[in-house]
Amino acid sequence: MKLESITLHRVAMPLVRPFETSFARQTTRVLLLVHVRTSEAEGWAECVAMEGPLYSSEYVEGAEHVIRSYLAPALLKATDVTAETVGPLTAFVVGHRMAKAALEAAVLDAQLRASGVSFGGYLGAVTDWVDCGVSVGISPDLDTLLDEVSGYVDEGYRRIKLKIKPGWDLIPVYAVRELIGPDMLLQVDANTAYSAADIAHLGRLDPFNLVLIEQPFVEEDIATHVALARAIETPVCLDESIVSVGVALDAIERGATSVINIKPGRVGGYLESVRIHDLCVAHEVPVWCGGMLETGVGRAANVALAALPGFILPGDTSASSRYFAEDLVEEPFVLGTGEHAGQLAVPTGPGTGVTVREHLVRDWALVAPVTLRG
Ligand code: NPQ
Ligand code: MG
Repeated sequence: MKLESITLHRVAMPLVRPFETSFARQTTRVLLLVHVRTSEAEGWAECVAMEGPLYSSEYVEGAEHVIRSYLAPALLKATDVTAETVGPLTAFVVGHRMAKAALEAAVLDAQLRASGVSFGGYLGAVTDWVDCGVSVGISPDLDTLLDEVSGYVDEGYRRIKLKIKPGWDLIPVYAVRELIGPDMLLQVDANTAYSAADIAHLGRLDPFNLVLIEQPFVEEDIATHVALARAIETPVCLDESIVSVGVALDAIERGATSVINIKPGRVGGYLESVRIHDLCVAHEVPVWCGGMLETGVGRAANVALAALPGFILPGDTSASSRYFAEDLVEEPFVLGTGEHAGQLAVPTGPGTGVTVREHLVRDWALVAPVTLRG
C-alpha cells in the first residue's frame, strides 16, 4: 500500500475514578490517536504512552514529536507500506516502541479493512471470547478498596489485580483475599516500587496464593527478579522489563519471570507481541494481555490478541466502563452475561472491528490535529 497521510489527534478523557499506582495518580487519560489514509483504506490506532514519562520513558508529546520528525517521514516516502514493513522501515530509530506500535497498528487496521480480515483472524485468535481481569488502583483507605473490589466482583471480572507499593501491600492483599475467598484469581502489581532489600518482605505475600507478583523492581534489573523468584513461592511476572522478544527470551532463560505480561505498545507492536507469545508458548510460559487504559480503539486490538492460544490467564482487558463513562468507539466493550460473564467478545469486523466516533475525537481534542503528508 501507499501511505498517503498520517493524522495525529491528542485527546483527553476523564476517568470514571482516579487511578493511583506506585508512580502516579491519574484523573484524566491524555492519549494520542493515529489516523492513517492509504491507497487502499483508512486505519486508526491508539498510542499507549501516558501524558508524562512515568510508566516508561515515552510520553504523548514525545511520541508526537518522534512520529512527526522521524517515523512519519520514513513511512510517507516509502513506496510499499504494510504492517510487516513498518518495523523494518522505522528500525533506524532507537526505542520509541509505543510510537512505532501505534503506526504499525494503524497501518494494519487499514490493510485488514481493505482485505476484509479482522485483527483476530490476522493475529491467530482461537477463541471468540476472552477472560477479563481488572486492575485496581491504590485506595485512600481499605474500605474504599473493598467497595471497589466488590463492585468488580459483582460485575463478573474473573481476576483481581491490586496495585501495591511499600506501605500498601500485605494488609490490602489480606483484606481482599478475605473478601473474595480462596478461589478467585488475585495478583499484585508493584510497577517497580521495591528494591532488593524487600525480598524477605515480599515473601510474606506467599500465604495469599497469588497468581503472580508483577514487576517489583526497576525495569533494567533482571538479576533482582531472579533472586526474588528463587526466594519466594509466588510466581514473578515481568511487565516494564519485557520490551522485545530478545529480552523476553533472556528473562525466561535466567529464571526472572515465569509468566509474561504482553502489552503491544511496550514491545513495539502487535507483530512483536505475536513473536513473544510464540516464544512463551514454546517455553510453556503463560502469558496475559496487559492494559494501558485504552479507549475502544486500542482495547479492540488487545482483545483480539488475548484470543491467541498462549493467553491462558485473564488480562487487564477490562470493559470500557472500568475507565470511561463514554468510549470513543461506536461499540463500547461490555462484559458478557451467563456463560460469558467476565468475558469480552473478540471483535469480528474488518480491522479492529470498531468505528471511531470522530465527532468525539474533535470535541475532546486538546490541540488541533496535525496531518503529515509525503
Ligand atoms: C500496568 N496498567 O500494568 C499498567 C500501568 C499503568 C491497567 O494496571 C494512564 C495511562 C495511567 C496508562 C497507570 C494497569 C496508567 C497507565 C498505570 C498505565 O502496569
Ligand atoms: Mg504492570
